[in-house]
Order: sequence, then C-alpha cells, then structure tokens
Amino acid sequence: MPVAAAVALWHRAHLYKALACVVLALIALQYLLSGVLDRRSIETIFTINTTRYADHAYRSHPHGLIIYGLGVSPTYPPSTLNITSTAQLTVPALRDINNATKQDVNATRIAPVSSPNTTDPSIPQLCPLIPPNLVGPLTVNKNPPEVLKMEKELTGVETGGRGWPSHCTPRHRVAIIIPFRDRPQHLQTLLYNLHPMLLRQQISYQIFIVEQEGTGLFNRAMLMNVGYVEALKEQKFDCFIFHDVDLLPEDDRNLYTCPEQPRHMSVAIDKFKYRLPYTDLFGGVSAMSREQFRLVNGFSNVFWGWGGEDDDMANRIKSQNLHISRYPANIARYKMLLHKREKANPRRYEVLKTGKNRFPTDGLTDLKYQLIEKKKPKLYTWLLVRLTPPQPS
Ligand code: BGN
Repeated sequence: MPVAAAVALWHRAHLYKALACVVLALIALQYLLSGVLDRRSIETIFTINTTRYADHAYRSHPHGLIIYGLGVSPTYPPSTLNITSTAQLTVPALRDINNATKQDVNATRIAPVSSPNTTDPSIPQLCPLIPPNLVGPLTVNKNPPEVLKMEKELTGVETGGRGWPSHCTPRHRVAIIIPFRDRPQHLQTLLYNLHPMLLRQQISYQIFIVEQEGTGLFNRAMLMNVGYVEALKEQKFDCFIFHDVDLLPEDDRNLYTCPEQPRHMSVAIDKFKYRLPYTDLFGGVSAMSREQFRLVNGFSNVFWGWGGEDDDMANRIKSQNLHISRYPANIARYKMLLHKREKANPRRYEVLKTGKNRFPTDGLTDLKYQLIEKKKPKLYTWLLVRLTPPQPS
C-alpha cells in the first residue's frame, strides 16, 4: 500500500473515533440535563379546560376524569383554570383512572415554576392536588368500637368533628352536613369510616349532624338548608357535602373536595348493584359550592317524608344552567347500611312537578327553624333543630 494511502486511512480512523467521542459526549450531556429538567418540572403549571370537560365530558365520558384533578377554590362560571400540580403524582394518577387519556384531561404543561414558598419555610405549601397517602379501595368497617374507644383511636380529629392536614395548607374548607334522626348506630359507623378517609384527603373539614326534633315527618332537605346556614355561622366554608348517614364510602380517591359543578358523589351503591339508577339522581351524597347552593336558593322546604327533594334540587341546578358532575363509577362507590324503608311522601310527584314556580321563594329565602341545642363532642358538631313548616303562599 502506498504510504499516502496508509496515512489517509489512519487519519480517517481517527476522525471516526473523534466523531464517536463527540456523539457519546452529547448523549452523556443530554442524560445529565434530563435529570436536572425532570427535577425542575416536579412543580408545573397545568392548564385544564374545565368548560370543555364540564360541558361535554361529564356527560359523555364515562370516566369523568377531569374532576379528579380540580383543586383550587371553585370558580363560577367555569373557565380555564390554572392549577399547580405534581408531575410525578399526576401521571400515575391519570393512568389509574381507567382509560382516561391525556386528551380527556386536555392538560398542557406550560411552564416549570419554582415553588412559591421556597423563600419562607414557615408558611406551609399548598397541599398537593392529589393527596399522597390515598390507598384507593377501602375495607368498609360496619362494626365500630364504642364511642370512647373510637374517640381515642381517631387521633387527628379535633373537637366538633374537625380535621385538617398538618403539614400543608388545605385547598378546600368543606362542611359535611348529615341530616339525622334515630340512627345512632349508623352515625357511629359512618364517622368511624369517614374521619380517617377525610384526614388522608388533606382537606379542612367539619362534620355537622343536623338532627330533627320530634316525631313528625322527616324533612331531609330542610335539615340540609339548616346545616348550610348554621355551618356558615362558624366559618366561611367553600363548599358543602350533603351526606346521608347510611352511606359508607368504599374508595378514598372519591375526593370530598369543592366541585366546579354540583357533584353527585354516590354514583355506585351496592344496594343498586353499583349502577346509577337514573342520570339526574342527586340523592345520597352530593357536593355543592357555597355560591352554587346560594344561587339555587338551597333545597326546597316543602318535601315532608321520603323522596323527591333531591330531584327538585337537580331541577334547580339545571334552571341555573349548572349541571351535575360525577366521578367515575369505579371510584364513587358506597355501601348502604340496612334499615327499614321510610314512609314515602305520597304528594312528592305533584310537589316536584310544580317546583319550578317556587325556586325563588322556597328554600334558603323562607327557611324557618329553631336551634334547640348545639354541642361539640369530639367527632361531630351536633345541632338539634325544630323545623317550622313554611306557610303556603
Ligand atoms: C327516586 C326518588 C329520589 C331518591 C331516589 C333513589 C322520587 C320522586 C319521584 C318523582 N324520587 O325515586 O328522591 O333519592 O329514588 O332512592 O321519589
């Protein structure tokens, strides 16, 4: 081989080696940078188009994913909402809610942001949107210990049935309103199951038991209205969860947070074979923001005895161009405690039919009651009330 050709070959071999080194160096650099970028993007801003989801996907998408992610105080009317979230938590959580896709969420990471409180460690950070200690499906316990033992066991619950997260600032102040009469065993069971779940959900909450005095016909709706009014005397709650005493949540991903749109929460109940009986059902457990409830004038006061008051609320919601939202049925699951059937209100069909005419005058605006007694044991705030039937106009 001529010398010149050998030299050229030697040069080319070195050139290839040099090129290989450059490529390897670039790969290494990219690898190192990706670590840095990953860490920077843990706190990111997401934009979620809530209008699209609320108006469209709640109804047509069985997974109802978006509501899972909403966290900051509710805005009405719903619009594009900026939320901070934790990328590392969000991704598995999204995957978790069945087949919901990124497209459903319509979430775009728009910018990495630095933590808002890095300069002042004394102010705790906002709690993450998705509470980190959730366990998912729960084993419901239908045999609670006796009261004293239960009070001791439920550490983290404060007098009056209040709870809040200890290491972060909660995003929601939630009043849980439970209309009540004659079901002490159900109440014990509910409290035993509910408190630990709510504490894990990192909301700030207070449980109100609103008991109807006497033996007259039960008025669930009016008790809810009383709960709303009385709770607001304690604190400016962001929202209200109206909760039947006989329903036990089966999954702690069913977040008791404030809804963008009124949220029906007891989607799948064992008694109904875990199927929603009808689309407009709003009974059992439901959540509304303070403003939404005020806007619809609360519940009607004229439903005495079982049935119809929740359907009337569904009509009120629609009449204000709001709509019922729901979590996915595999999460919004409940077990119902057994009891004998209450006496149904034979007039409920008729009252429901004429409800629309009364929306502005029947509800919070004409609510009359007497607060007979109020107590704050450890696990709940108890209100005993005498309801005054509204005068027919
Ligand atoms: C419905 C009741 C609701 C109740 C659900 C579930 C009525 C009104 C009839 C026009 N509605 O039938 O109040 O929450 O069943 O039990 O009875």
